[in-house]
Amino acid sequence: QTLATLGSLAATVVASRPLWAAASIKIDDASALLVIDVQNCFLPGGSLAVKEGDQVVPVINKLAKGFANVVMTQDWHTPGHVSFASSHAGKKPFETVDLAYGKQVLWPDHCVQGTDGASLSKDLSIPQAELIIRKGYHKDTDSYSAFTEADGKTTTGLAAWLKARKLQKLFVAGLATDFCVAWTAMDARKAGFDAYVIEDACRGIDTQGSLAKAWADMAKAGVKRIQSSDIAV
Ligand code: VGL
Ligand code: ZN
Repeated sequence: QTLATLGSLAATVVASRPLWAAASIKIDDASALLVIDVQNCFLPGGSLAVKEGDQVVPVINKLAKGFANVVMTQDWHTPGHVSFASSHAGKKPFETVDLAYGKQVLWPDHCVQGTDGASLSKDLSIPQAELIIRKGYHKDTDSYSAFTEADGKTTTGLAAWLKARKLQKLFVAGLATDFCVAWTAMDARKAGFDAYVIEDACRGIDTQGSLAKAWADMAKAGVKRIQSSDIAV
C-alpha cells in the first residue's frame, strides 16, 4: 500500500516538469494556436474589461512566432443580443436568466458587430494568422465556444476547417479563461482534438467561482493546463 502510494507520487513528480528540465511540448505541423477574443471590449477600458487582459498580448505575440498555423476569434454580437443584461427588463450584468438552451450569464453590452470595441487589439502582432472565426452573431444564441454555439448544436465550422487542414494539436490562449477559452478548449476535446490551455497567455473574468470551476471542468475533459515556458521554441 505504502509502496503503491510512493509509486504514484513518484509518477506525479516525474510527469510534471522539474524547474531544471527543458521545455518539453513541441509545436509541429499538426499544431495550431487559437487566439481567443483579444478584443478591445475585453481589455482595460473596455465595456467587459478582463482584469489584466492586456497582459496576454505580449505573451501571445511571442508565442505566435513559433506557430505556422494561427486562428483568431472575435466575439461578434448583434445589437440587443440575448447575452446582454440590457436586453432583459430588470436584469443587471453578471446576473443570469434561463433560456431555452440553459442558463445564460448576462453581460454588459460588448463586442457589437462593427464597433471599435469588437475590433481585435491593435497591439496583436500575428500577421500569419490564417482564419478569423466570428461567433455569437445569432441574436438569440450566445457562443462562448469557437466551435459550437450555446444551443449545443449550431456549429461555426471550425472543427471541419481544422480537420481539413490536418491540425490536431490545439493551443488555446486569450480571453477569458473561464468563458470563451474554457468552452473552446472543452469543445475541442469533444470534437476529438488535443487541447492545451496556456495559462499565462490567458486571463479570467472570475464571476461567482467561474474560474476555479472552469479549470476543474477542463481537467475533467482532458484539457491540458500548461505555461508558455512549457513550449519548446
Ligand atoms: C466572453 C463573456 C461574454 C469571452 C465573451 O470572450 O470570454 N465572455 N462574451
Ligand atoms: Zn460575448
